[in-house]
Amino acid sequence: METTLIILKPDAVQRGLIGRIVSRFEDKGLQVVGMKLTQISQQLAATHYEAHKERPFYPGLVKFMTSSPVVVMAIRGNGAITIARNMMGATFGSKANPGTIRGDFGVSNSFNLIHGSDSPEAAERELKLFFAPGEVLNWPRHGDQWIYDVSGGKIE
Ligand code: IDP
Ligand code: MG
Repeated sequence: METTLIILKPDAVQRGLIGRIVSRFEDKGLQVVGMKLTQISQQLAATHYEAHKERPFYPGLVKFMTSSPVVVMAIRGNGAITIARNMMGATFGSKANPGTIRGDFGVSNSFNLIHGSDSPEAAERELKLFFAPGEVLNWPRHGDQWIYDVSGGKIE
């Protein structure tokens, strides 16, 4: 099982889309194992996006991400990182396919509603940035036996 970091960005929260976006992950069968409303500090935004420090959009990105509350989530499932990225859609709302979160809810290329870790290494690093030990809960989910086929001894 993989766990990935999802951030519902300030535009998603301000536009009242928290519930509809969270529902998509629940509907898919992914498990919410951590979730909180928080406002990202300047320093946390800088650390989280340090790979983009030299990019022209970086100052605007940090300003946007710290401008208003976000919802941070830890989401778990078999292949959760790639599944969540596919559900998010392409980076730019103008290019994201219909059926994806960015494709269905936005048109902007910078206010793009959602962040998701893009690799296992990124997920591990980002989860530690946003969740203290004990804030990600390993809870057995009633009904998991109907989400995954485990009859053959592995998760299918
Ligand atoms: P991702 O969020 O799809 O992984 P990245 O390329 O990692 O996309 O970029 C991180 C974030 O920076 C994007 O989600 C978006 O908010 C912002 N961003 C990326 N490229 C641009 C741009 O060309 N203009 C404005 N903002 C951008
Ligand atoms: Mg990225």
